[in-house]
Amino acid sequence: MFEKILIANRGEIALRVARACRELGVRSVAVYSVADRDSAVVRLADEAVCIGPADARQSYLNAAAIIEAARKTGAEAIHPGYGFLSEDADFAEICADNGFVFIGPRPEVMAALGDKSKARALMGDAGLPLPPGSLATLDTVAQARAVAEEIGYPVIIKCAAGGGGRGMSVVHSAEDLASAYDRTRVVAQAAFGDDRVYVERYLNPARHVEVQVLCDGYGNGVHLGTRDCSVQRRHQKLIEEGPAPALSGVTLDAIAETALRGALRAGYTGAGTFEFLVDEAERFQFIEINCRIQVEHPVTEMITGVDLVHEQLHIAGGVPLRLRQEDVRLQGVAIECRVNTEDPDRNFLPTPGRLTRFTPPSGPGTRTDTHGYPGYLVGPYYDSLLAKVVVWAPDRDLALGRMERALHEFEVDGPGVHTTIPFIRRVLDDAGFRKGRYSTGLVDRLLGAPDSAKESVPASSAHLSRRTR
Ligand code: MV4
Repeated sequence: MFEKILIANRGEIALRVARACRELGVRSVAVYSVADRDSAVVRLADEAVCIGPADARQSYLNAAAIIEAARKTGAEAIHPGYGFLSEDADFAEICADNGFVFIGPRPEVMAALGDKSKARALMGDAGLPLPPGSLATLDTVAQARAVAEEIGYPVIIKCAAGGGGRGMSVVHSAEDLASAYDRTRVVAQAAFGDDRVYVERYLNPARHVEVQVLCDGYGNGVHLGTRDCSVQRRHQKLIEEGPAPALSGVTLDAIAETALRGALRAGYTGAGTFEFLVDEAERFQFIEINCRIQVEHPVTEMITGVDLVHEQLHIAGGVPLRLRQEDVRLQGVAIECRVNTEDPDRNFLPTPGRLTRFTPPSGPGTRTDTHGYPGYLVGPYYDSLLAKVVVWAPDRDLALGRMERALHEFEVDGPGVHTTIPFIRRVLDDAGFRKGRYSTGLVDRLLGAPDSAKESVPASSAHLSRRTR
């Protein structure tokens, strides 16, 4: 195990990693921007180094400054958290070149899986079911048209370099294809400096179900069950829960085993997430892999009792995985609500400001991961996630009741500061959500967005679940 690691992130995840370090007897180094001088992790970590101005490009995205801080403090490894440099294969390589362990998959694996089209091809070869679509990126609109004709409309054009839904275009008919193709390439070039795109059949309605995996460097791997992440607005998740509700145990096991097979085939190491879309008939298809710890990892921690950040540190430190699949027992239901400092009544506009009151919920089966405290100044520079309220209970109804109780306890106040709690409550109150029958269209329907008619997921037909070879 490492003696000292550097945490290349901020906010609640930086605190989360610092806590894991202390629990394992690992010394921690926080890095912070000028805007985060007064952040909780600066006090909680063993050491803290200022790495630059508020602008993330000059601080949390500044590889040179982070490497310099690691060198200066004698850290052996770098935990990237989520966002920022966490899925940057070049950064992982820079860490290695400078003698630091990057806490995540190997750079080559990150590069291969970070290319969504390559990941799709790789997972197809490994026998994972895929949405029909192109086998590689497309060079011309004629190629895109040929694929679309073959698989049928609607199709979705995705950026190979993208992820998390940025820059995708849904195309409903042939006459819209050329303009969508051109637009997606322009967006991809601007956003990722890489204009390669690929095409898939657009699956709708669908549930967004993901699988947590852990793999070590010795060929051992386990899956830790599923999470449903269908409750999203503009590809920002609002609520996650595990196990994915209203699916048969057979389907859930099949999805999880399929993900683990893909991870082992890819030579994945560390904590990773495999994303799938699941249709009304419980057919599931692989879409992409996230090579990082995710925001919603506490959901899995609460249903398995496994500390995913501890496991990340052990794996990166070369300790063989001690957990066996038969030891992973999924118990009960966990739900996470993200509390952002945004105003749902103003199109989720960020509302930075100073917190005059801040009392996070606690009590039975309740975990709140937050970097907030009374007097904390929420700045305008970074994403507005302030807290994750996570509850566990023996069943879903009890978990929902516990979540409502927890949100009732949460006091957040400050001049001009709003939170997403009122909107979260509306989702929790929704009849479809309460039954566990919801899909990626739920949020748009609640927001009264057009084109959100076909959202609900009909009763399941578990027997149609597609097993893969
Ligand atoms: C899709 C899809 C339907 N069909 N791919 C969004 C995030 C990224 N990880 C992949 N995403 C999707 N990919 C195919 N072939 C639906 C989504 C999707 C989504 C799309 C529109 C609006 C909200 C969404 C929420 C989750 C997933």
